[in-house]
Parts: sequence; C-alpha cells; structure tokens
Amino acid sequence: MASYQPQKSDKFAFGLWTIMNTGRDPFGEATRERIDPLDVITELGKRGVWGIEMHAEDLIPPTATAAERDRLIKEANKRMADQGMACVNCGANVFAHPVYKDGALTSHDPKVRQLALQRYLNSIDVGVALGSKLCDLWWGRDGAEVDAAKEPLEAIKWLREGLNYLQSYIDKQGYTGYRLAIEPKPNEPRGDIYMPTVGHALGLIATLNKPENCGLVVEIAHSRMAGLNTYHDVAQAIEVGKLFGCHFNAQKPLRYDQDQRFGSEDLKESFFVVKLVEDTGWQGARSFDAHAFRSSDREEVWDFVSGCMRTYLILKEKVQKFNKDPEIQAILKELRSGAGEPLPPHDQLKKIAFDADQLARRRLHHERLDQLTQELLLGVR
Ligand code: GLO
Ligand code: MG
Repeated sequence: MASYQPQKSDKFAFGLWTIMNTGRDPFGEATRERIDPLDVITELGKRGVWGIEMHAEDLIPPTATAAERDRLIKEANKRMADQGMACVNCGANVFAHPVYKDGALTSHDPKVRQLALQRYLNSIDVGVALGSKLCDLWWGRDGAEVDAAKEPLEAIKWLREGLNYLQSYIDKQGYTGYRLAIEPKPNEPRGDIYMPTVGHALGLIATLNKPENCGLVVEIAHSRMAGLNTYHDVAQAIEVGKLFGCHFNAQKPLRYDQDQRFGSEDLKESFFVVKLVEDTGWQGARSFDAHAFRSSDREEVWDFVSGCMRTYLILKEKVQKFNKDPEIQAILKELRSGAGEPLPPHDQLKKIAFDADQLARRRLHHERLDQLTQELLLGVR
C-alpha cells in the first residue's frame, strides 16, 4: 500500500496567499488568525511541499523600506533553502487596494495603469531575487459591470500594451528565461473579467510582440466557473506549449469562486487533469490555489494542505492503474485503431466508396469504458 507521502520530487506548490487566507468572506469576519508569510514557507516545506507561489506584496508590504524589502527577500530565500524549496511564480497584487476597483491595467486613469505596471515590474524584480522564472498575471479587477462605462476594444489594447511593456522590461534587464502568463477567469471580483477563458487569452497572446514568452496559468476552478471542461482547457494549453502553470483546486460549476481543496468536487474531472499532466510529462509545479474551508481553524489548514497533496498522489496512482488495466487498454486500443492514419490526397479521397452504415456500426464501448473508469475511481477495481 502506497504511503502517499509527498516528496519534493512531486513538485507540489501552494500560493502563500492560500495559507495566509484567514477565512474572511463578503459576509463574515475571519475564522483563523493571521500567519506570517515566512512561517508559511517553513511550515509548507516541513510537510513535503516543494514550491511557493506568491504576489510580491504577500511577502513585502508596498510601504516597506528598501532595507526591509531586502531583509524579507533574504529571509525568504533562507527559509526556502532550509527546506529545499523554490519560488515558481511571483505576481503582483493589483486588486486589493481600492485604487484598482475599476481596473488596474485597464483603468481609464493613466496614473492607475502606471501604478499597476510599477507593481508588476516590482514583482518581476522580486521574483528574480527569489529565483522565480514566472510572473503570472491574474488581473481580477480588469473587467466591468457597467458596459456603458468602458470600451472592451480599448481595454484589450491596454492589456496588450501592458504585457508588451513588461516583456520589454524583462528583455532590457536581461532576465533571461523569465516568462509572463495570463491566468484567465470569467468573473469575480468583477461582473465580467477581460480574457475570461483559455481560448480568449490564447487569442490575445498571439497578438503580442513576443508571443513565445507569454503563456497561461490554467486554474480548474476558473474553467468550471465558466461552465467549461477543465480537462479540455488544460489540454489546449499543453498542445500549443502554453501551459506555464496550473492551479489545482475544486469548484461547483458556474458559481462564485469557491477555490476548494483539490478533489472536493468532480473527482472524475480531477482524475483526467492529473492523467493529462502525468501522461504528457508536463514538468511544471503541481500548484494548489485552493483555500481551506472558511469553517477551518489554523490547525485544520495543515490538514487541508496534506489532503490536497494526498488526493493528487492517490489520483496519480489511479492513473497508473488506468494505464495498466488490461480491459481498459484493450478497449482503448480498439477504439483508437486508425487514429494515427494520415489523410489521403483530395483526389484520392473523393474516389473512396465509404459505407456510412458500416462505419456507424463500429462499436465504441463508451458504456463499458465509463463504467470501468467509475469503478477504478470508486476503488472496486
Ligand atoms: C484568483 C486567482 C489568484 C491567482 C493569483 C496568481 O481567483 O486564482 O489567486 O492565482 O493572483 O498570482
Ligand atoms: Mg489561481
């Protein structure tokens, strides 16, 4: 029986902000006490977590002096080194301060747009100092409720201008290998957020000055909030080499941003996402952007941390079982026979006498395959 003990080689990561969350919500106050970000690093490291994600402001208050900033960076690096950890993403908090209420990169006010860019530049500098290679842009305030007030055409141009501006900074500083990513989300905290899905974000990336340097962080909850299939979203990002990060969590479709512990909703979809990243050999961190339930106290947060990783490891084991299961594999072999066949030239194809009725009689085995998948997940196979 596997122990499901997380190893550093599993590359599990958590956002500092997820552990720092005190359980406040729009309707009620905190349920757990604050925790220092440096202690979050150490406590995660002790539990087998390999990486952290963060906003620069999670660690360094915007009001910090230069000396304080240097001290915090030095101490964070020490805590990570002590625990054999790495920083996999350092973004910017351009959503908490009221100045961003009507947008950061897409505010009408040029000073607000510049302030947002200044925060992003700072996050890249901090990320470099912490050994990170990614700035994940989650622009939750860049959106609208009142469509009369903001032109989407203009907003899209500002987003492009902002991304190009950050890229030229990376180039100018010589931050080789440092990359940008868009983390799409359909809504919350705005009624609508610009670039709501993977497809929208890929469309914008293709228009950047250096599209090869900008990718995606796909989050399970965000795809499900848009009513989409996360497995398909992650696959599309992988297929074009754009999956720069992945946020594992859980969410009931089409609702407020729930960010629940990994696996707490739709185990089957979670299974297929794990199968996808494992089978394709995707090398990124398995990052949990999930939050302990708002009812949990500080101690239970560590149960939540271990639980997310344990569920991932159990699903990974199920993936191995699925890939080795003789009946499942025999069905897949039959189903997929001919999948790799290339298309004939147009004139040749026109001459083929297809028997549509015979083709329609090909058995697809979906009933059995789905049953076997369910039984495997339910532990009776
Ligand atoms: C919010 C997002 C957010 C991002 C984070 C990345 O819904 O998921 O937590 O992942 O800002 O830096
Ligand atoms: Mg996220």
